[in-house]
Amino acid sequence: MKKFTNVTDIGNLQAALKEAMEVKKNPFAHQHLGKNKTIILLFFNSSLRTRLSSQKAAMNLGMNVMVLDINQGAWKLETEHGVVMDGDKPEHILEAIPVIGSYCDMIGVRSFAQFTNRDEDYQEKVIQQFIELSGVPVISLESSAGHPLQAFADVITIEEHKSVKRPKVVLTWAPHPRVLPQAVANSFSQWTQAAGYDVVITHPKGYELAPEYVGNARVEYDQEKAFEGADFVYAKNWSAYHDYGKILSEDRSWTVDEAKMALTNNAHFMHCLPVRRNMIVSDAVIEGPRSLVIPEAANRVVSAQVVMKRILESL
Ligand code: AN0
Ligand code: CP
Repeated sequence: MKKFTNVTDIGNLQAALKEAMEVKKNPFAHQHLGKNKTIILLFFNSSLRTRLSSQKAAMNLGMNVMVLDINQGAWKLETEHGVVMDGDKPEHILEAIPVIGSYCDMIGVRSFAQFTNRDEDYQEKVIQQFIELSGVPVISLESSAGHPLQAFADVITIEEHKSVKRPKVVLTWAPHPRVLPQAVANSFSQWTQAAGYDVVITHPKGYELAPEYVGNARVEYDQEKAFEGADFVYAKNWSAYHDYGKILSEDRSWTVDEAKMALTNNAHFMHCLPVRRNMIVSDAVIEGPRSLVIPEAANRVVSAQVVMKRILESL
């Protein structure tokens, strides 16, 4: 594997899921692969799970790990080409990327949507430049349009907890006070469809995701109808794609609570975290017996480790 930014990079998903279960059972079996190999994890945005689970995955594989927070200790990086650099950014990404690449064998990058230009965000300009200029394999730690390591961990979690071959999986929008990217929702839709599940997306009108990420999922604007018979409910807020980056609704009636979960087929509750309680989900649901948020976060080590292992095998 030479890069991991998209569901297509994983190849056969069933094979990857099988490998994930093996890695989980025996996490230190491939320590030799990472000997004298270095990964740099670069964060343009905050993180708890991605930062720690990626470090843990790399350490399980015997790698050396370096973590850098751009904007906190490193020079602020200019990402636009052709600008006169007389502002607050002393270094250009065009030099920074090959320099970083010269210190390591692979790079993980987190760079969220900027929300100034939808086309640029969806072209994933920052991570594409890392792929083109670093000279080493690149892993997305959440880019402007996708969060594939999260979606891979989500599918691993569903596989571990499903009781029918093709579960009904409902991705539901929920209210949030800030502008959030579509990345998690995009990747969840893509990966759960690749896994062959019955995928339903529910949200207020205006929150339609980009068509290429909706794919063949069914869109249902009535949240209660969508929840009927669900085996998994995956809550997430995102801002509008079409009216790009706008908050169109803060309707609290979309918060996932026990009354809504009662409409489901005793569904498991999932969220990628961090989550705002009693905005996205009630305390009772997230603390309840069907909540998978902690095992889901734990599986972030597994998804990252499968990806890093495959990259190490291809070096
Ligand atoms: C981010 C998002 O919604 O994409 C990261 C989630 C993993 N969430 C926030 O910024 C709160
Ligand atoms: N789910 C997730 O990616 O969490 P962090 O933003 O804390 O890394």
